[in-house]
Amino acid sequence: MSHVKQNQVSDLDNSEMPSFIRLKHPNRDETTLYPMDFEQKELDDAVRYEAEDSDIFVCSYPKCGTTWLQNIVWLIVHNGEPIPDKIRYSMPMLEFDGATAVLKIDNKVYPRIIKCHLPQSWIPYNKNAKYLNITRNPKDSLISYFYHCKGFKEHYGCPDLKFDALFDLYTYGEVEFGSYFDHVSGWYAKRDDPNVLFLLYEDLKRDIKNQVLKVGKFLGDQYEKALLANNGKLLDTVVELSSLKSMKSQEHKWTMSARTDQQPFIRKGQIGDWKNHLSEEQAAAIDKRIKEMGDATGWSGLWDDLNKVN
Ligand code: PPS
Repeated sequence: MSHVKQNQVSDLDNSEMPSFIRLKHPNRDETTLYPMDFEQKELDDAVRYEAEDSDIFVCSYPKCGTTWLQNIVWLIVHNGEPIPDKIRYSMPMLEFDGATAVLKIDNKVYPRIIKCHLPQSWIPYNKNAKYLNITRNPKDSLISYFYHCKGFKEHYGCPDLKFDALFDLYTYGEVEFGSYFDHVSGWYAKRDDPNVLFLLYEDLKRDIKNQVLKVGKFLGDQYEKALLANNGKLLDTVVELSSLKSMKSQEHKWTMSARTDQQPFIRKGQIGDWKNHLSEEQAAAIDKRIKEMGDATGWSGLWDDLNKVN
């Protein structure tokens, strides 16, 4: 394991960019990056988890709408009852909380819902478990990640965070959980597996009702039926309680500690905020990465219609 020297990527000062620790998969010759205050033991504890038949995994690259999808899944499975407290108490984050926390969740009545940002091939696999993946256009995910790092500066050791420095790290894949582009390629390749549901943040923004129904149908007949019963009462509840407005009003649930910049975790929740932040060159550089990686694995056209959407 080693600390990543950020100034290999840019000649800016280390205080201007987040720092990560490189951790190794315990059984493979592969590595990923974690925030610098984590240790190998956390990753070891995560990958030792043996997925059970009833498990529901909510998987994503960071800042792609994970929390939104977790909330939707929770509401469907729990018949519209809101998450009672901090989200990580009910839905552990496998890579940070480990198998130890997941195993504490009693799954006799309700299935375990497990959040995970690890690369697709690292996620504990069970052919009967369900895996939902949500992805989002990388430009917006990067902007969201920038504000995330700004909000948790001490966690990432970057008191003077500069956007341009983060931009370099992100496009090189030298950030938490590695390359966005590899991550999406991994999940896109699995999108037709019967126990995988591949979702786009932008589709949830455009048509939340049908996307909630799609999630319910994927989770099982009983959930789909429950959503549609009584003229779609539960469906309406799920849509309402997972709306941007409702989630903003429950801000304390989504993170373990408040952000130091006083920005909410549910920040803007928009498509296209990147237009307020990226230079033309930066946007073109990301488009180039989308083309290089996405053409090879088939997903480069996922956001072709984005310019038509507001
Ligand atoms: S994390 O920290 O990786 O788990 O973050 P993640 O939950 O994946 O992504 C956070 C972004 O999702 C936005 N969000 C929403 N958008 C629309 N509607 C709802 N209900 C919603 N809930 C969360 C959140 O605002 C973050 O995006 P930005 O662009 O920063 O606002």
